[in-house]
Amino acid sequence: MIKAPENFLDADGVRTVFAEGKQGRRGFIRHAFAAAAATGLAATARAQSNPVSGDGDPNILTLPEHSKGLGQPVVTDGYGKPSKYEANVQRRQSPGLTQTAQASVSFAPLQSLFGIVTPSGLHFERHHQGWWDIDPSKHRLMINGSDASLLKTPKVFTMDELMRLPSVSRFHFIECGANTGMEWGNVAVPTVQYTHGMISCSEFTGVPLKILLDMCGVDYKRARFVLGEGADGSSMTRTVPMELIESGEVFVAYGQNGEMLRPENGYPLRLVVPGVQGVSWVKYLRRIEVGDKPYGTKDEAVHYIDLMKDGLHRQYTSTQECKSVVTTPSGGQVLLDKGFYNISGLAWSGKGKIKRVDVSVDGGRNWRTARLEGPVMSKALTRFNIDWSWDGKPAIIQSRAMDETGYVQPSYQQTRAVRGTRSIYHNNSIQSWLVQESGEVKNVQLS
Ligand SMILES: Nc1nc2c(c(=O)[nH]1)N[C@H]1C(S)=C(S)[C@@H](COP(=O)(O)O)O[C@H]1N2
Ligand SMILES: [Mo]
Repeated sequence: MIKAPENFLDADGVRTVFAEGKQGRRGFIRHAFAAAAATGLAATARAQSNPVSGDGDPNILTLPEHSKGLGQPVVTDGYGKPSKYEANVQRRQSPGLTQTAQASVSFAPLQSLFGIVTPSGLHFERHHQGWWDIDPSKHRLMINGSDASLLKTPKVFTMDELMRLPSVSRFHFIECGANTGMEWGNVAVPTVQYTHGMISCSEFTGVPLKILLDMCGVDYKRARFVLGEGADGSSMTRTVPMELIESGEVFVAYGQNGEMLRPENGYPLRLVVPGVQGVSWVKYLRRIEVGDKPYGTKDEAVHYIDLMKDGLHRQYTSTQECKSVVTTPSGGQVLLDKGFYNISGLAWSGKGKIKRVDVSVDGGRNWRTARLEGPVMSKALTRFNIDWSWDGKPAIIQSRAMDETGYVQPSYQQTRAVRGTRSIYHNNSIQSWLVQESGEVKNVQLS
């Protein structure tokens, strides 16, 4: 049994799960030395987990420095940072995935995160043409109609003007439509950071788009679509159906996790389209046009469309279907001893709230229902946990989520029957992690 589980990170940012016990202790120290060698940390600092140590002699009590001396002064000279021991918890690029770091992705380290909120500095990034730190005093949001009769008064808003308006704060996940896209044909990447790390969840703050459209006098009978446009060089433009805006769910956000958006995530203004794939969450939002038909821009006619089994493409599949993944234990992690483990993971649905998550440790033969951590919020991440006692034999861990519409997350067999194996987007298949006898956890797919 684990008394107090201890964790540390190896050089690739993978958190090793350590079970206390004779064998585990030896394993822990062995790994601590390996990690120390890899990261340059003093090995003894890691190995001495006992807060009051006698340096090997049980009769001598020596207190560590931090229990005797004067600590650091308050941090007033800059933005607070995580512990130096957490330095390996980072966003990472998947080696070889993209040719430039401007048109690229950085993946969130899901294996190292707790709860449902993604720290802003670890939020995944997806840029089509690099990010900018735009001066908010110069930024403008224009709202116009594709034809003058669709809206009475076109308007241009400054950030100050937007921030005077009634605001909402809501927790939502954002998932790139390409998340898990590398895994359609076969196992391609080793860790949950790369299989599922194009998802993050934040509390966003901003102004419902409906309020802005009302101020412009939109003719809702005829104006059934809007186009969102970003101010970066990527010409990022996406059509959003008016029903989503009329429901009050879509908003223009300036806040993320209690502070202004990060530049990587669209500072000073981005579109939040809950439940819809990330590409519609236009960053550096500079213009909203209302129109009477879908725009069919490059990012919806050619990209972000689903290749089907018969070779045809499916357009405008924007809602992210129900999906889940176990984040601990997950690929690249090592269980150092048999015994108790907390299996933990994330579930989400673009259609609403998560209703239930079942977990299997035998490759889908038997399922047990996990505990959902509250509050369970609509179109936000939901954390689930379930107890597990590992007997030291090979085990295949899976999670299967169900949302409030009754939709159940499909297996690879089910998704491939419809989508084939050469697709990119919208892969919400059940993920399998194989725990090997050695304790090493591997990404696998069951046929
Ligand atoms: N202006 C602009 N908006 C954009 C993009 C972009 O490149 N430029 N990328 C889109 C894509 S494909 C995704 S998945 C999300 C990623 O948001 P993030 O970088 O905050 O994670 O932003 C979307 N909005
Ligand atoms: Mo994306």
